Amino acid sequence: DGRFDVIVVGAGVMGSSAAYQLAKRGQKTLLLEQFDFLHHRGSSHGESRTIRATYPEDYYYAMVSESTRLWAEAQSEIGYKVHFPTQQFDMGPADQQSLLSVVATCQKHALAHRVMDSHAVSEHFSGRISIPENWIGVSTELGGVIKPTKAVSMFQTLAFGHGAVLRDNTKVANIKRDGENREGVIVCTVKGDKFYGKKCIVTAGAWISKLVKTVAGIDFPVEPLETTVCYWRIREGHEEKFTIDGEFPTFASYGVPYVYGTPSLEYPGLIKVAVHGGYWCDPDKRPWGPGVKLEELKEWIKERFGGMVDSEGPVATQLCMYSMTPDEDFVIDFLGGELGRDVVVGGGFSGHGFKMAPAVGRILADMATEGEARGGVEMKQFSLRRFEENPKGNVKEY
Ligand code: PYC
Repeated sequence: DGRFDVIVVGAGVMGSSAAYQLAKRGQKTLLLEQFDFLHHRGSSHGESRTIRATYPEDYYYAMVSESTRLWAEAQSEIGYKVHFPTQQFDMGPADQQSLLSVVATCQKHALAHRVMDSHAVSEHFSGRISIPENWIGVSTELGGVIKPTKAVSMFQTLAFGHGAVLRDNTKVANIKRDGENREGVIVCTVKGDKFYGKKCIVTAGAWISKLVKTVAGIDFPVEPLETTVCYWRIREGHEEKFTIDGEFPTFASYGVPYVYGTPSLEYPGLIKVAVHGGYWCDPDKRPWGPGVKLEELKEWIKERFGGMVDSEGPVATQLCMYSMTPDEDFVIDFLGGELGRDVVVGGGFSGHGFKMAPAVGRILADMATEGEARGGVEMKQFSLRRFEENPKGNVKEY
């Protein structure tokens, strides 16, 4: 009848995970998506994303560990896998503050880890990864690859199974106070449909700033950026060594550029290696390229993989949107203003949120239904108001 307990706007991984959490709790849930479900215009499509617990900011640790448990729970409910565990390997100059903070996070949370010099790294990976003499490497067990499109589809299927209503190609034009009832919200679509919700969660990814500007008239601190994911050919005879079965890790290289990668589950014979960055853009007027600057990345690949990966250039690329905050920390908060605590916003995942979608969905569902996030996670880091105190957001300790 167009009336719901909670309406979720945006069916990327965060919205789909929140819808699953809500529907599972018996909330009458509506999940809206402006494009087709599982479209490729946002940040939740493709075949591989990294999961790792090694963050310089130790407050992500609790969210990654909770998510690891929740990925497993959702997988056992649906009966297929979206998370493929590996080791995680972080590397960089021995005096790099963020890498030292990664080690501190491991120590603080008693996460089993091994810090290695360049000789130990070569030995540990049997020559597949080499680092300069003045670098260190940190190996941990909690890493892995998540299949994004399959994971979003999993959350949507589970949400549907628990009774959620799912509508795609339904773009939201505005969210207003329900004047008649003086509580709850009306979600108005560009086609003129209206849905009534006691609460609303906005997880509109790269479109969140545009929507929030319309809804609340405020400048939301999230800037969209287009990034390019690159796949490189593993030289003949070495392919198996760079796979999950061959115990190759997911990895991150600290410094400039920040390079990251995963063994490829999607393209046999290729490895995913990319740079965390890209070009600012309007998500409705995408450049669809020009891609990242490749020179430094080619050099990095040439030096790191003992000549076993062809560094001439990527053989496949994919584009993806990031939603960047100034401090690269998430925004998970009540919108405030006229809509008060009836609208919860989850955005600004800054290119590193996917792995934590199960915990983010749980937190968003708590905030919508119980007025606060339960247990364990420090929410002040994700406050929308932090940018009023400091336009650059959270001050980092590294
Ligand atoms: O979360 O590890 C990550 C990541 C690397 C690059 C983009 N996201």
